[in-house]
Amino acid sequence: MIVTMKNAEIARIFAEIADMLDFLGDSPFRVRAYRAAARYLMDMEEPVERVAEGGVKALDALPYIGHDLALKILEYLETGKVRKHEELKEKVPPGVLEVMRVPGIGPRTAKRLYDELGVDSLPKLRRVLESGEVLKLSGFGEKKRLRLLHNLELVEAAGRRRPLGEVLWSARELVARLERLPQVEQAAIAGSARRYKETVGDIDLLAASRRGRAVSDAFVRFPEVDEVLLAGASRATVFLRTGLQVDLKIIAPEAWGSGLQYFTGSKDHSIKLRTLALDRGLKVNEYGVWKGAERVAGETEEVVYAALGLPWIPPPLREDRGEIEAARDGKLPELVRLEQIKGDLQVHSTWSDGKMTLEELAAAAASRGYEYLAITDHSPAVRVAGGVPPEKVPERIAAIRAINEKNGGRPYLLAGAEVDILPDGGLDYPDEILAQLEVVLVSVHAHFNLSREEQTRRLLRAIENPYVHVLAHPTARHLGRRGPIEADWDRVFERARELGKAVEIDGYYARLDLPDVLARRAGELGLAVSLSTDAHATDHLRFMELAVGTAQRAWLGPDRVLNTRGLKALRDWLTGVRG
Ligand code: DGT
Ligand code: CA
Ligand code: CA
Ligand code: ZN
Repeated sequence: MIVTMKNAEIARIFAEIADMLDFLGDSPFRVRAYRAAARYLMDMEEPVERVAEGGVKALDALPYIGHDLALKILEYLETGKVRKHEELKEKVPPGVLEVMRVPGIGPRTAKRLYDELGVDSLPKLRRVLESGEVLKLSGFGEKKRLRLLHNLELVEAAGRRRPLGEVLWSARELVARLERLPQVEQAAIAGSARRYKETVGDIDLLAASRRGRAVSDAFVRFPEVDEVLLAGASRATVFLRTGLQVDLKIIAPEAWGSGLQYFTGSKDHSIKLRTLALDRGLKVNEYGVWKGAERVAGETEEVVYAALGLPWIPPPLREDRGEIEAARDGKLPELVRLEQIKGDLQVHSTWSDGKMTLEELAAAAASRGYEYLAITDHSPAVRVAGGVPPEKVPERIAAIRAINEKNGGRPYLLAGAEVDILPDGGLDYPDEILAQLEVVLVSVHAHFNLSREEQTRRLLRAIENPYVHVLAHPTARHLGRRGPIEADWDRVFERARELGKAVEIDGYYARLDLPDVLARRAGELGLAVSLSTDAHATDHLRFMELAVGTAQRAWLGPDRVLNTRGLKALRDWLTGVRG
């Protein structure tokens, strides 16, 4: 059994045709024929395009596929469209197909909702469910109303992109569960999550198995699964109880590498790769690299890339941002790795808004094998954060020193602060306080809407303070809540480099700031980059992985990253900045 996108794509089109015909009250026989064909294609072992090489006759010979559907399959393979499907879409209000995606609403129900209550979109569906208007329809009781409302929320939630850090760890649990199934040889995360993209539309999982049906049946019964959208021998799509959509693709073990490559994407990367393959007379798809009918690679990603004359390309680079050209020319960058990180350069303790005491932080850092940890509580201007007033700073520094003495400096806690940048670029602590701190981060927490010019001047003035080391979460964005502030980043980065200062990639899952593209620019301009988690609780320290993933997407190597340095080198750098 081999997963093929074409089988799934055509199956989806046939299923939609069936739904639309059903909605329009077409003959039940015809509806059933499309549905049966869709189901057959989903479960079919062979790529349909392979069968199609034998022409209409070969397709016609498949169970559930008659002459008419065989022609439509060919039409799709040739043009990427099916005219009948396009024509039906003209006749069925576009929102109605979305309404039919809500589990529990089939074409018949959708039709009644449309005819009797005018429901032609998800927002209208929400309205009739919430108002209880839907109870007027026969067969609709309170229980069904609540269930549909719940399912509607799942569909709506799945339509939203989510920060990667919100879903990555639960995706890993699903992978571990898949790996425990006896039929599964290996499993992995693919898609945007594997590329460490800051937000993900859904989670894509891949499993290698010769028994797709059994894997898919087991998968849809996982306790995290709330609703099943589809389950076939080559793929399954579900909603988790969190509303997250998960796509599982099941592929033959010999096609693991090509499947992983294909479903990791990005689409742009894969398209560029395919063009390169064509130049060498090869074809790449999810089940292998092909020279004519002969599979020349497929088992691992390494051999897939090698067959195209390329070294393996790390997933975070796969965005068609020059990585294929770099790979071809032997110029792929060395990327920073999580194991190289020797400490976290922004964490908050109970002295400001953190939940962890200094002792707990030291223990958490030790358990991660860190050499050091920068304790960077807020200054008072960030009122919600209960910042440390200047007169309390010496006491806080003494408390940090006491812990270091107790632990023999392993890990070493750096006495730092995250100091608020005031609207005019002044800082929230006077210089004589800043001078006592070993590491000073500065950052924006208010006045996000200044003009680009004012904001730029504000940031420049802040980093020009001689005691400052790092511009933290420079754009101040909050994923899904607040966009980046505007500034002339090249000017800010260039000045920071002249001053020998660093910018941060804050790995807190809702920030990821600097974002990948800006961080790449900072690296190109020769700036040092500091990776941190902005942790406010012990388990936030794991967000270092997201900071590293973002650094990799920014093409940053270990030399660019401040905290790949050991403690002594880091402290030399910190004093050097002020030198
Ligand atoms: P997302 O989910 O929006 O965060 O982004 P992705 O990259 O995870 O995209 P998704 O979930 O639609 O598809 C997963 C991967 O499958 C994608 O990265 C590449 C592959 N893929 C999906 N559709 C196509 C396609 O039409 N052509 C090609 N070459 N690959 C595709
Ligand atoms: Ca995805
Ligand atoms: Ca997907
Ligand atoms: Zn902050």
